Amino acid sequence: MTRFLLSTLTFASAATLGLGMAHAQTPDLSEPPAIDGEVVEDHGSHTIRMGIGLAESSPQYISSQYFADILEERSEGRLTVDIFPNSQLGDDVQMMEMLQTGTLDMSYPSSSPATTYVPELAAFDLPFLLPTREAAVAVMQSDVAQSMLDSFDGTGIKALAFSENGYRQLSNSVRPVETPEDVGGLDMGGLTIRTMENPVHLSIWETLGANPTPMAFGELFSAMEQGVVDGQENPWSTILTSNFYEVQEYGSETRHVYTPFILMMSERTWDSLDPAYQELVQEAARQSAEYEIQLATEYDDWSRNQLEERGLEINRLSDEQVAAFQEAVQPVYEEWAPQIGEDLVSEIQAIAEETTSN
Ligand code: KDG
Repeated sequence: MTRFLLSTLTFASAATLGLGMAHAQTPDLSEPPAIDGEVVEDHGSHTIRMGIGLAESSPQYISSQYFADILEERSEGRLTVDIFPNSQLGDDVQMMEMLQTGTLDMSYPSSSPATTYVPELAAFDLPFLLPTREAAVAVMQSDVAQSMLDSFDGTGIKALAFSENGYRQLSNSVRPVETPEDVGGLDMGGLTIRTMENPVHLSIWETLGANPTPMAFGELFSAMEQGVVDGQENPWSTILTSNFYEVQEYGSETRHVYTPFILMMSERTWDSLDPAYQELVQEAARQSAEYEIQLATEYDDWSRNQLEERGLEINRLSDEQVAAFQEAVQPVYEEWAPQIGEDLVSEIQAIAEETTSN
């Protein structure tokens, strides 16, 4: 039933966007955990509007639907969540501004554009900081991460939970990329790469000799289709579920940055909820974030294989090739770690190392 519903939604979304024939875009997914916990007593009815950037087949949407189901079931239908996918209400930056003014109730941006509110989040943008998913999850569940969420207090945004956007991979329509020189081009000219709106990401691609172009996610498909940019970087699941493979030829498994998502609510909406509802929202956020991480894990390699089947030529880089990228972007660390805070970066590295050595 769940799967049937998902493929129907996938088809509907691709058709609405005019993106061509839809394929079944979900792997064999874990069912969401059973909804338990008590029904929260009646404190009035609320409809919560949530805007997200990604498509209905993405782990982000599917887990947001689970969040909605938890609220609805445990409030006996008094709390409902309407989810608006595909950046239809705006991009990450615009939707965070809407949360501040209270014109939108919830959003689910990447941490990278949220650094304007909490600069420490930029630690996550440092290239090759989190070597494994286990390390990334340990950091996202640590006190360091909780204090980043707490730092949103007073900004107009209530940050509820971290989850996984994932390891970012490069795609482009010009040439296969196996070395940093393939990005910067030397005599070939650097690739024009769309980035998120984040200074560390700009610095990564400038350092590699590319022409980085920050742009809203919702504009990216047509920018690539029209050749405004040569490429972009996102997890395989996003390259698949947003149909980027239709306008890109080459992929490279660079894993250069692990990006978290942050599930957030407008502080105005939060303040309008009874404390019992607030507790339910916080609990549902944590549960759905955990489910999102599980889905994202299930999607990752599966999406890469699907992309290959659909004609994207993917270079699975060797450890040595990845190390060459890591070395090439070392100046990004030197420039940014002191600004982000050496202690914070070391603390994150220590959590990552502990997880990796266990
Ligand atoms: O909902 C999240 C998306 O809007 C966005 O964060 C996806 O990683 C992303 C990007 O590249 O903009």
